Amino acid sequence: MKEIFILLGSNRGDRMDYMARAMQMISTNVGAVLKKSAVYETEPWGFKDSTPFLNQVIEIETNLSPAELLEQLLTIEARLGRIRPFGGCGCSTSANQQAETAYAGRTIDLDILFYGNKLVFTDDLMIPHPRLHERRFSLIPLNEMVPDLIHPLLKKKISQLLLECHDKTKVDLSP
Ligand code: PH2
Ligand code: MG
Ligand code: MG
Repeated sequence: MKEIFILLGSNRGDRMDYMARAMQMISTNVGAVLKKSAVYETEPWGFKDSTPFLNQVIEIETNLSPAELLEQLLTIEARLGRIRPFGGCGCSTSANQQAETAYAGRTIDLDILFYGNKLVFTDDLMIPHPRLHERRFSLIPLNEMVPDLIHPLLKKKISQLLLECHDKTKVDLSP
């Protein structure tokens, strides 16, 4: 299965090294990395933090199901020292309200944005990522790679979602 897009993010430690190691572990344990966006330096969205993020989107190929893919990504995050301060997954579906709103800095975050046209709505996993269209840090790298890709739920192109996005946080190409 192709057209699986993963967002990598880091704002702790050697951010570039965490992203490179995560990508290496994805290619070993998940499947081939087919395409990469540029790396962007991005202002923290939804919380205050003195360290900006690096964000990058990759397209991968894998035989894993969405749930298996999530499990692998969480394992890679844990191996790279990701600490989850509120015990939850940090995603919007957590029953724990704190995990839903209280973002924190992290060595590495690996989020599934799209899994082809598949729609997944479970307690642990939502695909497409429920907030990708609200965030310049995910739309800008996606728009660089696949501006004409149609969001399977919102039925709009990435380029259109970016035009309509109200987010004003800074997203710059990383030097
Ligand atoms: N991830 C978040 C919350 N805020 N801000 C930026 N710039 N980049 C991220 O990857 C990010 C964020 C939750 O996962
Ligand atoms: Mg995230
Ligand atoms: Mg995440």
